[in-house]
Amino acid sequence: MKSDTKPSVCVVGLGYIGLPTAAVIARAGCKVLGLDVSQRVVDTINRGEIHIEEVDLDGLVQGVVARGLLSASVEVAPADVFVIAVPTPFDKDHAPDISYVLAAGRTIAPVLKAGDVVILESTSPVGTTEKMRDMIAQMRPDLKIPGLTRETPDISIAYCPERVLPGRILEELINNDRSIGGITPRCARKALAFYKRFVRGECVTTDARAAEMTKLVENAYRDVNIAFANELSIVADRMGLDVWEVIRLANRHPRVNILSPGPGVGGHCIAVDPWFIVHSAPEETPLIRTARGVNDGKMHHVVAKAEALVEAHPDARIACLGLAFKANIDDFRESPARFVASRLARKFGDRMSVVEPYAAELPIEFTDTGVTHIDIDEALETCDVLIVLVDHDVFRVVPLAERADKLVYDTRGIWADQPRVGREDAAKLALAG
Ligand code: SAJ
Repeated sequence: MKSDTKPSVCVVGLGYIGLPTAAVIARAGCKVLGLDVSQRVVDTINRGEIHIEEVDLDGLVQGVVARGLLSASVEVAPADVFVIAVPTPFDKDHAPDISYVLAAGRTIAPVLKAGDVVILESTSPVGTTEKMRDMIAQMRPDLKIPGLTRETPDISIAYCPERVLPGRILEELINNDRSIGGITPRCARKALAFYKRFVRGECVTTDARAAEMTKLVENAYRDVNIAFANELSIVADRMGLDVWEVIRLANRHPRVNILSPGPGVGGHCIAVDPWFIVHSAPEETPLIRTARGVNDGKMHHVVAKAEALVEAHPDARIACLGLAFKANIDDFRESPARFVASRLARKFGDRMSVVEPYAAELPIEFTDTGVTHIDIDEALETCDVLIVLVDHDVFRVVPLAERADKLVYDTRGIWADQPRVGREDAAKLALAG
């Protein structure tokens, strides 16, 4: 790849990370081929449309496709740079599954040529980039492979994780600092040169293993700290305290920053990535493992407390506010709100409604439960008990005057001015919690 020309790029995997990444690289002037196993996804993108929700992504994809800078296919083709952004789920024993990463490596290996750069972005257990490198080496004995040859390697291989926040992906892809983990320092330099074409944040070079661990550490750090907040909320329920008031006061300490309790931890990242560390070092990770247990256990605490509240008011109509895994996005993957609402639906059925402004219809688990899908205005008009499960802005802005007479269980602390249920109710709820 000569430095004066823009490299051709192949992005493997056109999901929540791959498609925005492909579009941003195309906007930087590189010709990008998006590779995906789904013909439906490929056809959608080649029409200049998108199959996922992300702020401003539709306009960006439409523009780069119209300019011929981004196209999609199910067939791999030669390129100067390959960016792999495929899923890395875990199995029922929380063991990481890197089969998609290795399959991507097998797909691109036949078209690799001297000068190419291969970059893995998918969140991966430490050592995955080396495993992919070894597999490519086996498939292409004609190529001199970094870390396996004493001569100058023909190709470069690096691990460069993203750290974007769903809902702000296009902005954070450009502005966030980035770890550039080369199999060798030369690989890191090649990957750095590529990212500098569209990343304004600082690109910090390191080795592939450190970069792999860094990504996992970032999310494990957040999971442990959310667990601390969730444990506090359970203790506060038991003691009849307002956890939000306690956290607000504690965070006035110059070196205290307690995160926000919620109904649990959702999404495919914070709830998943810590297990990659636990799986690599099961004896040395009691804190990370316990934090996962606290966050998953919080969902059950919320179900029990909500059931106690509703059972204490047998004639009340209930509205669960929110199903998404976090505020103001339409992502329902691994959502604790969805778990809680579906458990309550089984128990309270036609007494219950769900308000989810980011869903056109209720997910399949609500079918035949008698639960209705309504908007926030109807919930305020017709329901007596409001169970806040997601901190969508459209819920946050409801004025006290419209909810003062409601019984509220606010798992997200969006209404600090809400009169707390009477102390006797709180004691009753605490005992139920
Ligand atoms: N949550 C809380 N309390 C908090 C913060 C979050 O209950 O104080 C919950 C959210 O409601 C949600 C879950 O945790 O259910 C995760 O939400 P999030 O906003 O913490 O994280 P994600 O999954 O949207 O994005 C994270 C980010 N990682 C970090 O903030 C360290 C993002 O930067 C990563 O790129 C992303 O994971 C990823 O893809 O790895």
